[in-house]
Amino acid sequence: MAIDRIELNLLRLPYVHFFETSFGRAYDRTFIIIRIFEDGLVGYGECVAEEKPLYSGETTETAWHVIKDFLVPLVFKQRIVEPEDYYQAAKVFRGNQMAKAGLELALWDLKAKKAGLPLSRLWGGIREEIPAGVSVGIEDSVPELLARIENYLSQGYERIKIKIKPGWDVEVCQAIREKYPELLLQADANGGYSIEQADHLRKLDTFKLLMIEQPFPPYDLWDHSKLQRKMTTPLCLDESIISFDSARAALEMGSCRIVNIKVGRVGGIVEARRIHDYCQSYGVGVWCGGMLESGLGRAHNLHLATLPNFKYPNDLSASARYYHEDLIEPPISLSRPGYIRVPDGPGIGVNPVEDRIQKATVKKEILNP
Ligand code: OSB
Ligand code: MG
Repeated sequence: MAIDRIELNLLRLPYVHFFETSFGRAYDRTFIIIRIFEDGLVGYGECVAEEKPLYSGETTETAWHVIKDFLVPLVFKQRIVEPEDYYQAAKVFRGNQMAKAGLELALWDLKAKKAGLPLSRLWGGIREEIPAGVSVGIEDSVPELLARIENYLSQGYERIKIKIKPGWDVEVCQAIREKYPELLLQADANGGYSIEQADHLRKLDTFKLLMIEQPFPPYDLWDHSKLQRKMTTPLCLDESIISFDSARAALEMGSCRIVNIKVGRVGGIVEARRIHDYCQSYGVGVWCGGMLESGLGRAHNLHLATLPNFKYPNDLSASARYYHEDLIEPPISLSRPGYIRVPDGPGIGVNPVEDRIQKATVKKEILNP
């Protein structure tokens, strides 16, 4: 069989509540949906590049350009249908992991739908439910943050991740710990600190955090290893892990003790699984990070999080935590406190709602072989 056509849609969806990190505050999400049509089936992929190059160097516009002008032509020219073949072929292009991953995910969904199997089965998953956590942004005040946390706990979430930055860290952890001494709590700095602040960061060791995510910018594997040697709290790397080789360097250097896996950041599922397996052989547990995906991208993440070395609660929350109207029906929800059931239908196993996709679309393109 050969691919009939590939469609790209650029969408914008408003958040239920603004999301603030050390990069700033955002009120909505812009992202690309990739659809591959073959013989009556449709494979869905979501590209997690954001509007601005803050979290990574890619943007929705650079990803659109790379997918449309390089990756899709490569797939058509070489008549690629298998995601593993695509992974090999796409290596001729450097970087642009989020663009590459979006298309690979669509090929995976298509492959699983052709086989009539859920993605988790294709990828070697071992779980029917995955531990769900919630990532809580920076608020205007500590009482407002505590109220948000209270609300998420009442909905059944059992692990909370807060965003920290200089000036919003020690006092915030202190306040949360006073109210919730036993809560599973972790903090994510999105690279907002530098090694000069190591002594300040060490103060966080008193709060029994599960981990501290990405204190320094992406390229600082060496400084992370110096900080990890000074701290008892495990460091977890997110932005720094952009490939199998960067994961290997991080573990060999001792830059972290936990790895956050995001398919988009590492360039696809093939690379994500290589990292997963390597971390497992190294005795380092991983968990699935999120990029505030729509239900389509989050469904892919649910399947990924069923692999055996996903040992910590994931940044995977219900649709209602992110969007008023998610792009899928039924929406993703907690199946019981702390857990989300992984869809068991073929492929991603969730049903896209076409008129919601069209309503949120700001630009589209149909690409033919
Ligand atoms: O650092 O994990 C991050 C969202 C966008 C960009 C970076 C990050 C995040 C999150 C959200 O923390 C996690 C989620 O999707 O629930
Ligand atoms: Mg992070």
